[in-house]
Amino acid sequence: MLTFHNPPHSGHAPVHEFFRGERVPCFEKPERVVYVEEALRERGHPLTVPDTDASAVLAQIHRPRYLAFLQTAWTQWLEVSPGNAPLQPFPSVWPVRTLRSDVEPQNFIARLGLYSMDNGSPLAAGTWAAAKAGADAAASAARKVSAGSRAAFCCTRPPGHHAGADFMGGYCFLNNAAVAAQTLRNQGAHRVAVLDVDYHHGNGTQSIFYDRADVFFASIHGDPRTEYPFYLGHADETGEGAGAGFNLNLPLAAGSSVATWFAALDVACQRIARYGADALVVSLGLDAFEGDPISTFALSSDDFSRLGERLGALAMPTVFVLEGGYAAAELGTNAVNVLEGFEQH
Ligand code: SP5
Ligand code: ZN
Repeated sequence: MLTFHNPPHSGHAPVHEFFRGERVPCFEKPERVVYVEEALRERGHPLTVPDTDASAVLAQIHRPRYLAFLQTAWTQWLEVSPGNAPLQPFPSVWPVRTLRSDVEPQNFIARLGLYSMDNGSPLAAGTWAAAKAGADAAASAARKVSAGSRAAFCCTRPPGHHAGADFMGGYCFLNNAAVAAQTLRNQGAHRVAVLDVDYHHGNGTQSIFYDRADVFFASIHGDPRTEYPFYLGHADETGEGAGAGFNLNLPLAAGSSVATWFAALDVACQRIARYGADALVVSLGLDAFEGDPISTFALSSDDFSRLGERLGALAMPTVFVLEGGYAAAELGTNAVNVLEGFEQH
């Protein structure tokens, strides 16, 4: 499969995140993509360098003040103190209900809180360059598919589906799947479906397209009553305004079986087929894997081949975008299994 990769991804290499009050090594680490690239090469799928600047489409997806903040966030952190270079900034205060988010504070940590949904998305020196090149890769893949390729894979990190129009979260900074969907629209697709199979609900993608009828969003994920991102992803979220009826959440109880997961996949695929999209974007999180360290579903590596086959049966031009998945050494096998399963159709 045609694959776009993200050469500067490794510049985004924060060291730790927080878990239950302790600093723990980041789950979202550069080796993840190194394993996927290795499997792609071994199994005969060449890697292509992105050839599209996603700046214009990023401005359609994200708010200008958020993009301006993110682009210079690391420089701003060093301006707080040059001694900050080896340290990771974390937000410590957030504008929740009754607080104002329209006025940008002058304090850097307060601005970081304004533009974050959690304290789980650490910044590093190369975060902007990595996130921007990932968006470029997503736009490149979407352009190829618009130009007639049956499918393309955007092999990138950091992931994107938790990032909303004006916030980062869940290891995500720029919403690559939204960039792909919007690029497909810009290139002439009338309707685009996004299917998110990451273990975690794609709250950012949902919110970006929630009031739009031209992009249908469907997601299979751990029930947010117990699973991250907790505050979005329930079954009663069906879209609003012009987007009413164009959002489908299929939350599954933590620990759900493989059979339950594939039954939900079938429901999502039937809805996508009925929607009549011209193109499909798959937010390809691989954390539904049985060996994932932070998730509770049970898909095996062979099940990822079945997932690819089911998606291939939709017979739609398709852009795959890598999202989460933290069993790093198995990511290559699982990702390429999906892509090759898809290509069998
Ligand atoms: C893109 C993506 O998959 N983002 C996921 C963000 C999850 N952030 C919260 C991580 C919580 C880790 N919980 C560890 C449980 C270990 N038993
Ligand atoms: Zn995830």
